Amino acid sequence: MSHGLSVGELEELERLAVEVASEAGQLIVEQRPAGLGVEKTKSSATDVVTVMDQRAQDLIRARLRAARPDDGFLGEEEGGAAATSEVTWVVDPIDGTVNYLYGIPAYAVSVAAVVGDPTTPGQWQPVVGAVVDPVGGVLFRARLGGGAWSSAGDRAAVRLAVTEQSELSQALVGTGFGYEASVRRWQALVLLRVLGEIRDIRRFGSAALDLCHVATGTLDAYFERGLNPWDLAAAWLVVTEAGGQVTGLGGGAPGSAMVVAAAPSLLPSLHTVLSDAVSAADADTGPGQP
Ligand code: LIP
Repeated sequence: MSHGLSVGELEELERLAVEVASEAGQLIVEQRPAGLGVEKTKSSATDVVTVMDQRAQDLIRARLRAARPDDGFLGEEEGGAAATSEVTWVVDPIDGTVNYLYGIPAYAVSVAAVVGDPTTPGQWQPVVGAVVDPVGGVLFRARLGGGAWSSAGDRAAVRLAVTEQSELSQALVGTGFGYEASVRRWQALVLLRVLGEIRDIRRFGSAALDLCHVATGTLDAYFERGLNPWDLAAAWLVVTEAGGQVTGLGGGAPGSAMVVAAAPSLLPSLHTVLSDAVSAADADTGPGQP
């Protein structure tokens, strides 16, 4: 997707994404209330929001609005804004909220600047992305054309590259499950058919971290149905700038129907196995499948 942003502007957007994601990461770790509870639920009784999800998003939004008032904002929690500039910020203040609630150290702050319409699959593209793993102390970042990098503390940044794995049967694959029981049952049917074709599965509980694991080669591939733009916006670019590809089923645009990420050498065989598994699961669950 074409855009009119200069390299200098992209560098400025990346610096801002890193700054606000890092600050929000600090907030959710240092100010996590003892006895953190569920503030409210969304799509189901297990789709929870904590007070820190909203606080972190409000902080990020205030910083971005102060720095770039004309940009749009699309966040997982309440409060969005249309863009009058070319840029929309797509933000997940805590990706892996259930892990955060349970104190499982696998959650992230995800901040991306995108061009196009992030609410329509195929009509948008991230141009900068920052994913902060605040417990691990790791920052993953990428700028369109600038490569993908990870850094921890004051150690030098490392340039990221996806694995060269081309054998699906040897591939370690990440996935995830939705908040609705019918979706999880459908996802289990898909997994039933995929599991025998791969090395093994990993379920970390944060799509942003799962995708960054593909970019670092910690995972060979990842797939999930039911993701929102804020779950994948930043990490999508981290994967593609690390030499990987992020698509929908069968190679289309990534979206809620399916997100698939892997090294180019692995993607065709993964697409084939996934498409067969999805057709079989759709047949099993019948019309109106989730
Ligand atoms: C989560 C995703 C994860 C998925 C969960 C949930 P959230 O996002 O990162 O991959 O399996 O169901 O959607 O709700 O923690 O931002």
